[in-house]
Amino acid sequence: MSKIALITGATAGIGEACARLFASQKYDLILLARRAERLDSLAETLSKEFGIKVKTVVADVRDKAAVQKLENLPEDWKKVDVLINNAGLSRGLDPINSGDTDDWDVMIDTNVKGLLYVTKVVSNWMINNSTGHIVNIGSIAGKETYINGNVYCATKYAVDSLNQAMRIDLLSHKIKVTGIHPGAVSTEFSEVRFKGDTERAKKVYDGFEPLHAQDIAEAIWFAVTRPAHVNINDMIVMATAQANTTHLLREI
Ligand code: NDP
Ligand code: 8X3
Repeated sequence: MSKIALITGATAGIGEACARLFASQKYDLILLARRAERLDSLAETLSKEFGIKVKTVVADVRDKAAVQKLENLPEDWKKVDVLINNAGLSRGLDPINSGDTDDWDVMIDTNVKGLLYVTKVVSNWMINNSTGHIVNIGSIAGKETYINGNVYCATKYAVDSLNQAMRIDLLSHKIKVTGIHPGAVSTEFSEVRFKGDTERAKKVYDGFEPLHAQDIAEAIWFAVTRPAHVNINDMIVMATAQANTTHLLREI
């Protein structure tokens, strides 16, 4: 029987790269995100190209009731081996005194509460199956705070904390928990952060080669394919040109 991975935020960037990589390794997939058309087209491509089964779930992870509907999936689909808690975003880059409180709500609700809602449902499936691996996508922003990063950083510090907490709470169930913390990755992330300002988004990656989504998918794949007795607790992955959130070698 094929293994199953559930990937949140599968319509772009890191989540999409994970979907492709896991599909290429013959995992069946549950792909969750808000953009139905993108999900459908990815599902069609991957099932044709790799002969795998794909279920799509159009849902906003902030919507508790919508996430709860995962329970309506057929029982066979609840045998999830790997959960990749990837759906997440940043909105804005402003000082604490002038940040937009609606942006704060979106980040906290998506990056923290959404991750929790999905984890609650799927960790119970894993407990019933007596096996599973949860991969939480944190960030370098959850390891160091940078100027104007305030609330986004706080959400990723929360992910880092929850990653540790999950490992404790799920220990007796032998469920692995891994935190993956990327530095700058060239995805739709900056376009979303700057609300469609593509020029400003492009500048984030000027003069250096950032990570590509595939690099992070490969790091996740490494963590997921360790032997049963090995768990990768935490992995920080940076572009070679990025020492930390403030020191970047830009060659312009
Ligand atoms: P992208 O913007 O390219 O992809 C984000 C994905 O998350 C999309 O598939 C989007 O799908 C989904 N998503 C966003 N909000 C929701 C929601 N409310 N409900 C369901 N799905 C949602 O960004 P990345 O691939 O870069 O980001 C993936 C993760 O990696 C995030 O958690 C991000 O914080 C983290 N990260 C990114 C870094 C970077 O530099 N790019 C660095 C470190 C961490 P849709 O819009 O269809 O719902
Ligand atoms: C995304 C990386 O440094 O822009 O999490 O916050 S950073």
